[in-house]
Amino acid sequence: MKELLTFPKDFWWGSAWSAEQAEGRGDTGKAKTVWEHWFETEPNRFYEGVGSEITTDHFNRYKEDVQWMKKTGQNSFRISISWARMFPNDGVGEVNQKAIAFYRDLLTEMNENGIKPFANLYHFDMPVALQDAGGWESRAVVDAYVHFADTCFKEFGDLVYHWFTFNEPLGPILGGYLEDFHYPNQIDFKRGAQAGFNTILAHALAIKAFKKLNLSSKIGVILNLSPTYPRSQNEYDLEAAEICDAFYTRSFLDPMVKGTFPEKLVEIMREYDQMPEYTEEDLTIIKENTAQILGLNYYEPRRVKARLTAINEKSPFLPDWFFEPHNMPGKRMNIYRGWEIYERGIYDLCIDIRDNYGNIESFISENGMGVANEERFLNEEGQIQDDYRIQFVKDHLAYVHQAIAEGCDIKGYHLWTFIDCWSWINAYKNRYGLVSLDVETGKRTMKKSGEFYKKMSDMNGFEYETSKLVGTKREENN
Ligand code: BGP
Repeated sequence: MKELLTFPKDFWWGSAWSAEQAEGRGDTGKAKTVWEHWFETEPNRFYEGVGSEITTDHFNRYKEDVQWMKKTGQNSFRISISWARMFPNDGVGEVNQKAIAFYRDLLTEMNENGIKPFANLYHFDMPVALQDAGGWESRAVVDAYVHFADTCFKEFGDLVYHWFTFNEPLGPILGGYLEDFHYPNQIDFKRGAQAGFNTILAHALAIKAFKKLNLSSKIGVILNLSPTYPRSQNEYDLEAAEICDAFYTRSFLDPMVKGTFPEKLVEIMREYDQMPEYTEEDLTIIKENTAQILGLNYYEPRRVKARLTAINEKSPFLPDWFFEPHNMPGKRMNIYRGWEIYERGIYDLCIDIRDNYGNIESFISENGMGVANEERFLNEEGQIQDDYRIQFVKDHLAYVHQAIAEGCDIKGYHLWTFIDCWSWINAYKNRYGLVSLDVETGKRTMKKSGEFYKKMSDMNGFEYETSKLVGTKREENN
């Protein structure tokens, strides 16, 4: 039976993107970021050799883009503030007045058009000089970040609705120190652990600085979280899932939200001599300065099993010494991105936050579907008919609706993304937007999903065949 699923009053309908992926270089002056540097040295690592010089050209088109936010029904939107733009002298020194003017104009434009600005302070885009001075492995870089954060609170505090210290802090550790898809392209768990620990400390120190200013907004963090599902209930698979979960989910979630570190993770890292350096004072700072709001980025679940093969002891220490991915037969895939589509995962995640993290105020901060060659779906009027994206959004949101009905404190849903933007090493291969981008001309065109999003936001919900919702209290009660 179809039901009208209505969301709580003032639900945040919106989307997100980041400075490096959307702004383009602009003319304010800007330090070189790790992405620009890596692109200069290894353009072959980027899809079709395309870097982030122009991207969606939001810097020059922000007024038009705010109108597109309205046309797609968004009442809130997450930007990131570029550290490299704010501090063009390699991320330190004098603050850039032109950058302040740009962000103040953008934030004012959003507010005047009824769009609540969510501002994130770090989305993978460190000034390269700071990375080369040690990046997150270095305490001096932590101090520079806290100064940048504090400057942003002071300059933009009157215009920002909610603040976020980091987007997906696990990403640069995985990419930069374990799996070679981010600069500095190292494979070294212990250095990654130090960078990870210092990121957590930077988050806490930024929150500490924020609290001193008594702003009316909240501050939190955006984490990429996936429920970890074991292949079976066999004790070995359960153990594999527990360890995988400790490395990839609890590692940042526990300290950033609860102020403590997962015991299992600490135990393994001690046993394999992978612990970072820290002081007791650091632990106190982390304990006392936790997130006030949590963003959940959900794309796909994690499925794991016990290892079937022996570890090559000559290979460097990595989390997958303890588990293997489980390639579940029959899983549905987004073949363009290579990610599984499993809607119920978003519900399981919300329930986990409700039950194990004090039901902290949360929202879905990213969820979305990147698809290649979307021109295939153009209709005669030149509009992309992305029905797959509309279905993807509804199927996930129906589970979010159910989670809210079961008491989860979920305040909104932000799609990845708004207008097609540059996707790191995938450049423009997969498109995620509600609005399509002509990369050559910068022209924006509404997709069918953009019209759907507006309607959904106007109705504060949508009609849905609720018998599809499996594995929830609703199913038990039927
Ligand atoms: C998230 C990032 C985003 C975005 C998205 C889609 O992990 O926070 O920046 O890029 O993933 O992933 P991709 O661009 O790699 O397809």
